[in-house]
Amino acid sequence: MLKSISYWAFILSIYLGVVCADEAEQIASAEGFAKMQRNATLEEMWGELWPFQGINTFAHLEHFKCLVEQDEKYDIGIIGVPYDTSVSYRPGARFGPRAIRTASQRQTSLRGFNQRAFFNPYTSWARIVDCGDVPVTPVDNELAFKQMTAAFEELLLRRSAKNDSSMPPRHIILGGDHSVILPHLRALSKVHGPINVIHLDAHLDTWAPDKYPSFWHSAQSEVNHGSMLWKAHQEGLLSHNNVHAGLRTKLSGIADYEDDDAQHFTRITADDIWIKGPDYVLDTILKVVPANTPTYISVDIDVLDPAFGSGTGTQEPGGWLPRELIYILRGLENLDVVGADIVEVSPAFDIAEITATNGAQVVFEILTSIVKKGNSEKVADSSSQKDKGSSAALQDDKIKQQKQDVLTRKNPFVISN
Ligand SMILES: [Mn+2]
Repeated sequence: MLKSISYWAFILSIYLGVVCADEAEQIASAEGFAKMQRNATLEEMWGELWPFQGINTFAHLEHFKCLVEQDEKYDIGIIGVPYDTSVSYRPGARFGPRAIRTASQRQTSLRGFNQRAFFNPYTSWARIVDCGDVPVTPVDNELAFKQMTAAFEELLLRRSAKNDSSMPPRHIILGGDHSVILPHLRALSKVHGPINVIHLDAHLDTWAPDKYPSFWHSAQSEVNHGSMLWKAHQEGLLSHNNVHAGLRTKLSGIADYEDDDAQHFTRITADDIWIKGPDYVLDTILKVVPANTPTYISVDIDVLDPAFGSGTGTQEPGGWLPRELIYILRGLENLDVVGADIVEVSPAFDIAEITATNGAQVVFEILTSIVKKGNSEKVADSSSQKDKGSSAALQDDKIKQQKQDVLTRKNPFVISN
């Protein structure tokens, strides 16, 4: 009996000891926490959010309206162009920018290290900001193109005149239908001269307007999301070093390819990536597009198979896998990318944010490449190129004149195009 009492007394003393130690620890840690709170700034206490919290900007980046805040300097701007009234099939890409922003929330500077590139674009030299959206009208396409063209001239020409660097800020567009590339190329060509376009898309987008039903005609009806590269070629915005990859569109006939040839595009089909391999695709692109010349990367999300990109306007079976798209984008990191876009994300047709998440990944990969390559000024300062021929010198004069025209123009809506 006595033995059993002393046994239970022993157990109780251990129990009380543990409880008291726990309580003492809790009191100490509560005091520690209170002390920590007393010394902490409000930013330290409340400033950090989990990825699913807060107001959505792309990748939680700082935000200001780049078109309004003239004195803010930045290196790369993510800018929404919520315009979709040039589509030929399913509309809805005007909601693309907000869907891609929402799907980008797991990108943060804390977890922004791109393991494929071995680099974190969010913690390097570049000030990357979310510029918000271009406030583009949904009810008048002619006016919309004037707005978009004036907006990119504002960002790329007027603003760069105030920048310390000769390199104007670079922008990645969140589309919007694919026609939003046109105003961006118009402004870029006024800074750099003709631009190489790497066009990742199921479709050609070099169709002349008469390849669409066109008994009724207006000047604005020449621009739709399948003809804007034709228009860019007509306006002399493109170099002769352009490439499509991921093609599998149905054609109006083989003449479509002849028209495409005349616009200086090399074509890589969607099947090439699994029959000839991703390195064939990459090598072909890099043979066509010279390094150290101004290059634009345009990604139509319909380059992906509908399994990975149902949230788009004109889906085509038999497309790339996301891992293939990422591999190709990573392989372009040594090019001089002066602008880019991800377009045709139409969230009403998306399932479980798959398309929008792939869209956000495209931005992450292109952003990584631009920042990793550094702020090369040799692209902007074309006058420093050696061994210029007379045609290059004439081209330089034309660029300077175009820049001057924009900078001296009082009303941004007086646009020659
Ligand atoms: Mn397209």
